[in-house]
Amino acid sequence: MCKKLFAALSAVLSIALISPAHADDVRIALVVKALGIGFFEAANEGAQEAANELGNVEVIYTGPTTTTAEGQIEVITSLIAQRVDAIAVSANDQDALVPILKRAQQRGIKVISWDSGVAPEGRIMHLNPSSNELIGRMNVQLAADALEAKGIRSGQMAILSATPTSTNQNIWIEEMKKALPEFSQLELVDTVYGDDLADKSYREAVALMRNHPDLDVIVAPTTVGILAAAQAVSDQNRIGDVYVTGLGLPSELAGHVHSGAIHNFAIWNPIDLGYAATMIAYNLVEGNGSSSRIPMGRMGTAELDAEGNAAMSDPFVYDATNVDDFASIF
Ligand code: RAM
Repeated sequence: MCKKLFAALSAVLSIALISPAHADDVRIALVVKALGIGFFEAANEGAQEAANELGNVEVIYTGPTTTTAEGQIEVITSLIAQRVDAIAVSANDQDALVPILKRAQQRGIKVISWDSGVAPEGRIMHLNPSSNELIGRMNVQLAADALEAKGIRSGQMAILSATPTSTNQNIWIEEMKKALPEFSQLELVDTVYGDDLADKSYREAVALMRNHPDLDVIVAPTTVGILAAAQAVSDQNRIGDVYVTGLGLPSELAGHVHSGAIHNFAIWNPIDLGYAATMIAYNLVEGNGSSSRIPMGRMGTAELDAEGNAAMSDPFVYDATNVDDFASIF
């Protein structure tokens, strides 16, 4: 009897040892604004890197097909049914996701937001890529750089954003508006929304050029928007006349930097961001860290402020001198 039990136990143990038992894995869902966006695919690369480093983690990369809160609610409902251990979400709406994320937390799921935040009631903490103030100011500085590249002392800028409910872009636009008075050479003439859809962003960029014949710079604090706007400027034969800048990926923009549609642009490392978010989610599941400090593996420690916000690292500026060095990475 005892022998049999021992045999059974050792069989179970050896299975557990040979195949890292999936049932015991920590399952972390990385929920993005929408599938098919290069920025999030790079973040997923970092998330998978974290999973490999930790060994007992499975990352489920998921999101809706378009950038809507409704789509994310559906995805999160299914993740709750799958009993994942943690959800790390880049939110399409900071308030609309709160009820479903509260339900997830009641079921014992650790919830964090990253990139684009959820209101504090819906999550344990939020990981910003960088200081919001810095990102806002940097976007205005990039617009000023474009005026210089154009060789003019003052000019008009317009903002092409993602969705009107996107937490991160809305905060950055607010910060841009706070910084603008220090840049008297820039006049903000319009703010439009391409919803992080390539075709809508393209149409909005074309409309901006039509509605503002004297427009000098389009600032798009979204990787989808900046790429679509650069393409629109190029297709409309406005290179050198209307500059595009904002936040984008070297891999998607190198060609537009070399064509002259973009003088310079910025971004933080999206691979590091996905890695850091996954490390935080894992450590919350494991009960590591404290309410104000959570380890992020090779990215150091997330230091949380009173509202549970942390920032990863500074953005970096790319131009014709360095864009090719990074284009193969993200
Ligand atoms: C898009 C998304 C994302 C944002 C980047 C800069 O990929 O809107 O949330 O952080 O741009």
